[in-house]
Amino acid sequence: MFFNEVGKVKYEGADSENPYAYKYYNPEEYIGGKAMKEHLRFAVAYWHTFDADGKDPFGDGTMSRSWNRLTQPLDKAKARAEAAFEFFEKLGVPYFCFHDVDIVQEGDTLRETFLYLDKMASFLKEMMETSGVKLLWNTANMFTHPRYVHGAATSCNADVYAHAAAKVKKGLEIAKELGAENYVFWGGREGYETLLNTNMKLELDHLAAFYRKAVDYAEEIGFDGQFLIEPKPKEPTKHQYDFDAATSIAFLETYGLKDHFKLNLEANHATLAGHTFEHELRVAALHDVLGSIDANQGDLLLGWDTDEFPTDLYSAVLAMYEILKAGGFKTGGINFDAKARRASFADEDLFLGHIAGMDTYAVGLKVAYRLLEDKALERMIDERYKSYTKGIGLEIAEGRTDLKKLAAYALENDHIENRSGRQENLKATVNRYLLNVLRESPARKEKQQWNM
Ligand code: XUL
Ligand code: CO
Repeated sequence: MFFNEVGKVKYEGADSENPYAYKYYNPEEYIGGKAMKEHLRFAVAYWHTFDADGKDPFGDGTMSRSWNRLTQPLDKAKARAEAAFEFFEKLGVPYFCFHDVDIVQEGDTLRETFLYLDKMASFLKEMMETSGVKLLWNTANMFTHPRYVHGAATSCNADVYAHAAAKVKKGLEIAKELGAENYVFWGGREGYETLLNTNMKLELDHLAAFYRKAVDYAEEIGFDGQFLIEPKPKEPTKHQYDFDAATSIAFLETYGLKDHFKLNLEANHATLAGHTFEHELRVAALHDVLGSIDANQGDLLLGWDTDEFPTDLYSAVLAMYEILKAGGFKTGGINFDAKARRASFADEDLFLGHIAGMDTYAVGLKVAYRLLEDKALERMIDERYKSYTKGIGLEIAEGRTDLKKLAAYALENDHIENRSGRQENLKATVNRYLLNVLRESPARKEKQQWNM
């Protein structure tokens, strides 16, 4: 046991003061014919939760985790996995996600790394079978090791390209073995620092061919999980090729890969790209590539990826609104690509961060569902575009006009009247729904002891 201080986290209702209880996330509660846990499909990110030690560019680690103290790589990896599964079960999350190097450190050679990975994949498989916790996605870390200094699939060095391909091959084999529902590509170093030394066309062609090889190999071994690309505009590179949803979609279309990929959208990546999260979700949904999300939040006063646990209810409402509108998750889910702050270094903070995030998204789900059920925004939107339902508007909508016809119409109708966009009222509507859901949230029946 690694988390002796914390027991099974349960739903206790909105006025519970127990920090180790869900106030809004009630996994079995039905929202529109589907249990909350099935809507939200929460996943824990292995890297932030079990590997990270709180170091930042200015300071050493502050988090000393007992499961990371062993020195022999496989012993350490197994202890970490045991801590992870204890955590998943206590939290009651159905899924987890990892990079290859999260589950076991690299060996001295690629051969040794693969040996470690094979051993750990079997170890995890057993733990997954006993616990029922499933793998939402795995990925290959192709950004931390110095070999990726010039990129992985976009590296100028063909040996690096081959090395990265070997890691993805192994990653797909593990994905198949563990029944991963998705496989993710986040191109942390797939970008450039300066055009002065960069052949952009060659790099993009290589990246596309790399993705294609992954698709082919998945087919060959019978891995039928969904491929996901995770856009991010910058950091660590100055410019990343998978900049945002729109850029990634254009790339997939250009290279004929769109049928094989969807997107894994991350809130803090959206804000780094100068977008809202809901913008990214809407763009992806429009193109039918909304796959999965990395739920976190950035700090708008800082220009980097702070990966905070999502606590902003308003943003969660808008994100869940887009997700529900798009039909909900299919193979995707909500992965917490989020880390406890450097000063929140206690093991228990890992629970508290996840509980905060899960409650936030549970509220988001409830409010978004109601907004959609009541068509609270849709009615206003339909009203706003009403001019396209009759007269010249209908002709435009049905493609029955050309410039000559429109000009003739405009010449006869140049007394134009616009109507208010009513933004403040719409924001107040979202607030009203949010506050109503919070107000109506069931309180716990009786005071319970904290289980800390
Ligand atoms: C980095 C990031 C990654 C990906 C997986 O910003 O989001 O952790 O989610 O490689
Ligand atoms: Co992420």
